[in-house]
Amino acid sequence: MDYFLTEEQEMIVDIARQITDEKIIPNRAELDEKDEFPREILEAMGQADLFGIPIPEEYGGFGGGCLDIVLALEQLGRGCIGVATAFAASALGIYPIILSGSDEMKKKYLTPVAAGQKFAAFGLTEANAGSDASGIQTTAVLDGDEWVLNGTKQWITNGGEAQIYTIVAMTDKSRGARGASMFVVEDGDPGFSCGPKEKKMGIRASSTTELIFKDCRIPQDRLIGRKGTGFITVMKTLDSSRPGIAALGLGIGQACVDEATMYAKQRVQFNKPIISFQAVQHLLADMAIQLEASRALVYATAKHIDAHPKNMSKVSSMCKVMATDMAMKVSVDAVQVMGGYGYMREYPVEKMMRDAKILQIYEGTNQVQRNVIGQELNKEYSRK
Ligand code: COS
Repeated sequence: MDYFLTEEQEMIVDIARQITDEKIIPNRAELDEKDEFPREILEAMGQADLFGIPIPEEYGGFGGGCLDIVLALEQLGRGCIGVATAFAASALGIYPIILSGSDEMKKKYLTPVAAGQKFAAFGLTEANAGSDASGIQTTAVLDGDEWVLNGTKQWITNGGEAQIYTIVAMTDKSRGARGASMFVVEDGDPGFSCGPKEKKMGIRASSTTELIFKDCRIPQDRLIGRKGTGFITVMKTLDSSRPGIAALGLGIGQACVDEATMYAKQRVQFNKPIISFQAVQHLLADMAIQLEASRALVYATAKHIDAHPKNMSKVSSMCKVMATDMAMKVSVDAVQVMGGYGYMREYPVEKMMRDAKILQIYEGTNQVQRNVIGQELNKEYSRK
């Protein structure tokens, strides 16, 4: 379908497609097998200016919108969700600075990310704070002109690999969500370390670790925005980033339709390619319908967000749910079309199925997204 992309958007698609086809697809099986972080591929993305897409032009970025980042992530996700997650998590890590950081902070941290020299990570989740994001226990206490951080973040993408970490800590536990603040922590800050890499079902090219703060001291000016505004910045960050996760779902969906259709054309049973059997055709047709319907919603949502950046929670959650549930379903069906071959590591769809699962879980489970949508509907209909 033609979505009437601008010339600049077509250019983003072309660059991301080229990196995907030339660098990600040939290496994805090995990266997955070895749990290997794709540093060289990320460097290539940096050289191609992809990290600069969401960064304003005055800080060396492309000044792109939601649709621009969606288009890039869809292509990268078509290749490997592990690699694409490392890229997406860096964008997630800088959103709090873009949304709430001072001009000086933006200059210091966004410029090297735009130049592809450094990348970022986002630290919210803890052992006892997952869906209940306001339940975090990490603390930040001002001591002289330094903040002292204590606590442990869990399952942080790009942990141990990023140089810039935006993290949430309680500056006033008695105030609940309004007592949370966000900070920048740098690799090498005293008292900051990362745990060993977690072993995961999928997205194994990406690194996932704990972030450990033991009397970690950082300068006072590492506070992002005002004290006590951390939870709101987190929520706005996740609103901004969730269409990107939806885009990864589109990438998997497209890859699965491609793989399953090509296989069905080649695989001969009962003297015919299996694509000539209606049972297989209907499976493929349903995969293609769900993919295109999701793409239409994700692109429309991204355009809506670019036009109305203050009104995005509901639509952002809607597209995340639809495209990631689609990715899970379509990847299971791709394995089914390919039968025993689909189940084997020799073919890429078993990895796509393993990778798809995380999309329904991270950056807010699809159950939390439905809560957000339900609460927004409740508010909207109370106003009518
Ligand atoms: N944008 C701006 N402000 C928001 C907001 C949003 N999208 N969502 C909530 N807020 C504000 C509320 O207006 C409220 O402010 P006031 O105290 O001024 O009224 C404050 O934040 C607290 O909101 P609420 O009471 O709704 O928060 P809850 O603790 O009930 O949490 C959910 C709501 C479940 C939606 C939230 O915890 C969440 O998104 N959880 C999932 C977290 C997640 O995605 N984790 C994945 C790991 S991060 S990669």
